[in-house]
Amino acid sequence: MRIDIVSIFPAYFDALELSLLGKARQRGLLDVAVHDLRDVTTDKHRTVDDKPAGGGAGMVMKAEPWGLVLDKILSESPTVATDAEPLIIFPSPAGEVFNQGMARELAGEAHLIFGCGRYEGIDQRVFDEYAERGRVKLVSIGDYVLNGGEVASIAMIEAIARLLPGMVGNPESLVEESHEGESGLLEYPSYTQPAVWRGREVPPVLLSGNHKKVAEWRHAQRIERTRRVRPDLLPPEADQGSVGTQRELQN
Ligand code: JDK
Repeated sequence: MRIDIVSIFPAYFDALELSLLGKARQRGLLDVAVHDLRDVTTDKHRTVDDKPAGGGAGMVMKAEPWGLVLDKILSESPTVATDAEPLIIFPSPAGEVFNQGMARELAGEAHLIFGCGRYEGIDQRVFDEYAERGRVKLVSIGDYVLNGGEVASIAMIEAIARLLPGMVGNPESLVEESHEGESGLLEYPSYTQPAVWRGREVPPVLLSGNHKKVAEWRHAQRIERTRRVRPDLLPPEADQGSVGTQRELQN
């Protein structure tokens, strides 16, 4: 997968060198390039923002630099020879909410472009232009307001990169995770050594060696935890007996 990122704060993406992401890149599964939006400006102050049309607080990102940088990235897309088309993602509080299902879909793409806005956002005509010419998605990572798209992009890229084929050290953990994902339940609590820490025991069932009992206990923990913390993930009251066959709720 190829990922291009456009930002006025490219240093945010130094974090992508670390750990899992660094591993994906080392293994050749992921090719990431970060572009400074100001590099396409030609005025002395490298201006990327201006006052909002119609008035109001703050500043809006100008369309011109976005057009220049996106045209360049699209013209150099590795997908030009293939049937795949690049997908431009603009993080936005007004976008569709990102989740594990979306991460899985995006992990199947050949070329993702993340356009990170700042200030009060980007001139609407940029979205309109590229939506008409290709594929554009506005995506929110949750119902709170960040100062720009950088942190949202890092969160999405991390969620996507760990799903790339060939990425996981222990293939069992992703198999297990996909079962869990499809159940629509929260995860069970995990423990490790020592068996007692500050007087707190590892639940004895986990040390019993009885795999069936362990699986039943973990399932019960997941249902209890989901009911307590995220009842919205559970089916309607009358249907709660069907939780064992619940599917694709996380979408
Ligand atoms: C991208 C800029 C900051 C955006 C409100 C402004 C007129 C009111 C500040 N999930 C999530 N949260 N936040 C983002 C995100 C924020 C961003 C950008 C993503 C680019 N900001 C910002 C919007 C407002 N809005 C225009 C109406 C304030 C993603």
